[in-house]
Amino acid sequence: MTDLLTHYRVCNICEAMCGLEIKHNGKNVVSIKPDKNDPFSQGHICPKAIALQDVHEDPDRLKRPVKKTTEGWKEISWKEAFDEIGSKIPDNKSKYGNDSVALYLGNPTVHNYGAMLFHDKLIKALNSKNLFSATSVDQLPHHFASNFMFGHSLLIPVPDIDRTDHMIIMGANPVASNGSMMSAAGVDKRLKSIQKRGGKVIVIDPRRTETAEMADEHHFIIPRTDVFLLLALLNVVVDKQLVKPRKNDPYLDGLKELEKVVAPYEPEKVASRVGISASTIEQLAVEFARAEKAVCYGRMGLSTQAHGGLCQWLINVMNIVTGHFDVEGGAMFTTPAVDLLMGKNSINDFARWKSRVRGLPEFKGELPVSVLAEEILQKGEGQIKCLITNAGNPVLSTPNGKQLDRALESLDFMVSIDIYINETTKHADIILPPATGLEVDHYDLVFNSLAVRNNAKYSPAMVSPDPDSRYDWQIFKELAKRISGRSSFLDCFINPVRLLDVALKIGPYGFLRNFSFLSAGLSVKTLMKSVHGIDLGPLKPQIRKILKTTDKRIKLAPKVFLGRMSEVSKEFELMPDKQKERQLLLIGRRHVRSNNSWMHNSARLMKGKNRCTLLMNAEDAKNSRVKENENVCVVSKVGEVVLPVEFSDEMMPGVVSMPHGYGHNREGINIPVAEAHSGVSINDLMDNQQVDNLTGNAAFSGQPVYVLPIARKEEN
Ligand SMILES: Nc1nc2c(c(=O)[nH]1)N[C@H]1C(S)=C(S)[C@@H](COP(=O)(O)OP(=O)(O)OC[C@H]3O[C@@H](n4cnc5c(=O)[nH]c(N)nc54)[C@H](O)[C@@H]3O)O[C@H]1N2
Ligand SMILES: Nc1nc2c(c(=O)[nH]1)N[C@H]1C(S)=C(S)[C@@H](COP(=O)(O)OP(=O)(O)OC[C@H]3O[C@@H](n4cnc5c(=O)[nH]c(N)nc54)[C@H](O)[C@@H]3O)O[C@H]1N2
Ligand code: SF4
Ligand SMILES: [Mo]
Repeated sequence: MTDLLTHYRVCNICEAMCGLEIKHNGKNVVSIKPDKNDPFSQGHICPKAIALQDVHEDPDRLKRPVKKTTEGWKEISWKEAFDEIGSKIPDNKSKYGNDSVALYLGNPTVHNYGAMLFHDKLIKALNSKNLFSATSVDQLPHHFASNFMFGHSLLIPVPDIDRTDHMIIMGANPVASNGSMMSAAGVDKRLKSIQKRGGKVIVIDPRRTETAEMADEHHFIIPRTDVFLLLALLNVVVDKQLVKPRKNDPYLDGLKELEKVVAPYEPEKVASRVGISASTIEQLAVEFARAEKAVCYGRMGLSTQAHGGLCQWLINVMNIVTGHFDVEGGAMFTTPAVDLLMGKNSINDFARWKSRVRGLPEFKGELPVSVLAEEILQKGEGQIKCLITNAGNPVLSTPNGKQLDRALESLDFMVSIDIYINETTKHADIILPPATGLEVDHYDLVFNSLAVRNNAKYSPAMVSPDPDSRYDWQIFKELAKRISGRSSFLDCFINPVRLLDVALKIGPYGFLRNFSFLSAGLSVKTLMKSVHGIDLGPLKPQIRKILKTTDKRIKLAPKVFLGRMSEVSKEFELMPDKQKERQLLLIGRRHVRSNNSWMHNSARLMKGKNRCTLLMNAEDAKNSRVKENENVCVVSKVGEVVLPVEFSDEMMPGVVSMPHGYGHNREGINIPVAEAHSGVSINDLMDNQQVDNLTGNAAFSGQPVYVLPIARKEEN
């Protein structure tokens, strides 16, 4: 035991940035514990941290490039892999045009600073309009709202959870997810602190989640109706003359237009539409507006519905007009050590091109991933023939997975950069596995800019990867070179840690911009000396300095949002028919021991009972004539799945829930550990035609399904 080494690092699995203390013998991990001295996470970790060890040691993890052959997967050298890709992709581009090659970037890309700093090279080399990422099944509406209101898609307000006294949480379950677009290791403790200081936590969610369970108030809401609730809350704020933008006043445009927009949505009219009484709506609005320090926060459940873009806009508006914006305890902006706002951004990077088949607009160079399958399947000029995926599993993570499954099978050529053969990468001709996890140094470029407290920490690699492995960024660089046929002599000198060092030095705490902070200012060297990380203080009011709109004013009512209000009002007038017989609304859920689709090979995380179940209210179960714990068939417009049902009064009547990221029972998938838990994919039920028409984000929250007992299904 005496020769054990101690390694400190930040866990990069989710957004919470927990500090870890890892004991190891130079190669093998002996224990993973919380780093109690990490000033940001203060000793918090969740059960998923052990997955860093499990993935590191997983014999199923790929270590060498593999190629699909008639005899199955065969290991090949990096040179063979790059040679083949370097010939097939340029050939395809010259035969069918640049847009025939598409790229999909999955979630772990943003948790990897090397990948973040180098993916642009590959994007430039491809020069294709068909760029996709997990953003459009996730947080796209946040970027969209920030772009048009504050002038930059990365200028995203974060709830000042540690100083607020009143927090409304809509469509988020941070106690299970550990927070999103709000990096806050140990959210549950931070929420309890609000309560301890006499404050209030309110959750609005169709399921009584782990977060709702600990909240002071929980209100069920009919899925997909949050836009009406937000309009009604604002209606009350305006009607009761509670608008008080305080010091933001001089920078606000559009208050009058906004007042007009919310006028028709009186609580009495909205109540039955959302399933929350008029008096509760009124109380929610008045208490929020009158609270000294309050913040409204909305996440996945709001972003992934038909009006996700409008929801995120209205949440910002709600915080701004009640004076809970850019002030302590409200929605605030970070001052991260690497300033992401320095990069090029144009508010007009929207709808410069549209997807070929459905005509959905690009945003910041990306098309909505809901169109990927049709762009592959529909013949014609501009059809996607080749695909590169990085760190993603869109067959399980994007709507209508079965259709994408078929589409990927029809590609001329596919390359995946991934550490596993999964439901998506199994379609690739070549898989390139990068070094990962404990073999990689780490700095949170993205999540420090979304953290509830300014903070910086650099984690060196714990162990060196095999000499014959490549990092993600090296793979991007090599692919870019092979595809474009060009490379610069500078390429030999640049690597992630050098770029990070420069970014820190020219950042807000670097010596170039802040002579007095630390003697030498922040750099990789100073960070390496502070193994537990450096606290850079609480969030500071600063909107005046950082607003990126050309006239330095906040746009409360941009035309792009107002233009959609007629659609909303038409929908509102058309009160829904009495819910069609036995039709239920399906929503997703996350579990603290699982992360999207890729933790299911960890025996330690998967132990216990099957979590891929349908949660259903007992009353609905009775109406659907299904029995507790039996397998039921869930049928939607695009597919059907069979899974066990669990009765639960957590569920709002009329709403059912299942987790996403499962469905490993597809052919060719090898997840020996979790065989019993392979589950089924929620996205085999989700219709990819349902998107937020404004942003193109997938609108899977609350799609309609029927739940049938298997016996009855067979009769039909
Ligand atoms: N343990 C764990 N942690 C994770 C992840 C994981 O898979 N597992 N994934 C990570 C990722 S990539 C992300 S983006 C974050 C996401 O973090 P969160 O946004 O906190 O995640 P969810 O648990 O999906 O929360 C969405 C909530 O919205 C509710 N909901 C669904 N439809 C509606 C609706 O129409 N209206 C309202 N008001 N609510 C609705 C759901 O019941 C659910 O409670 O979590 C991250 N952290
Ligand atoms: N119905 C429904 N669908 C959803 C959601 C939902 O709540 N409901 N949530 C959505 C959200 S928020 C997200 S973020 C997406 C996630 O969707 P995706 O990003 O498409 O998929 P993940 O399941 O995160 O898969 C990540 C992949 O990255 C690989 N990987 C891990 N580490 C590395 C690495 O270091 N390098 C490389 N190259 N690969 C690595 C893993 O092996 C895995 O294959 O799913 C979305 N889909
Ligand atoms: S909450 Fe868990 S998965 Fe997320 S960073 Fe912390 S330890 Fe890692
Ligand atoms: Mo996500």
